[in-house]
Amino acid sequence: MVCTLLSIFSLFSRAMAANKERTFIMVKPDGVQRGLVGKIIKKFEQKGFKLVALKFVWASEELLKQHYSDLAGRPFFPGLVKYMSSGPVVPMVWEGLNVVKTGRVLLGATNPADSAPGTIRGDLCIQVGRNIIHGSDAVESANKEIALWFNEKELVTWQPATQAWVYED
Ligand code: DAT
Ligand code: MG
Repeated sequence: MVCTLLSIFSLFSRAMAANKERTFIMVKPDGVQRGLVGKIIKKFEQKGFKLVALKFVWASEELLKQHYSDLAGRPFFPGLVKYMSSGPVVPMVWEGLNVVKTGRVLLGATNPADSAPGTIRGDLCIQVGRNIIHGSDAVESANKEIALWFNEKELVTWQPATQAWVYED
């Protein structure tokens, strides 16, 4: 009996932990300038993910160089940093089951020419250098990016009223 209760509890807490995966999503300067912030947020809200943090900032070149440090050796890196620092952006943290992987699906392929219709990039942009949105590619990079853009106090703890209707447990 105790064993059964313990295993139910362990399954329950594993499911709860899985539902708490987080990703870093950011509307890029072209997304902001083109008035697409609301539309992009809506995609994540309607999917059922939980918003944990959001702000509106004009990021420094230094921060963006850190954000894209993995790409520092690529020929497009200087242009990427210039583009990303050319106007304000909307960094966000979203939470939910498999949100990193599913977030990437919602975004579509890096090059909008290859992004499926129905995805954010597939529907709303044309060129790789103006692909309107960033999304973390793994849980590890998500955690790094969240820590780079937000401090602990900015990550809001709250319980959406819809959760019991989005998840079965
Ligand atoms: P993603 O943003 O899909 O994670 P990435 O991390 O490989 O893609 O690259 C980061 C950004 O750099 C990407 O959103 C747009 C830009 N970029 C990537 N490849 C590029 C290329 N070949 N030419 C110009 N910009 C590129
Ligand atoms: Mg990337």
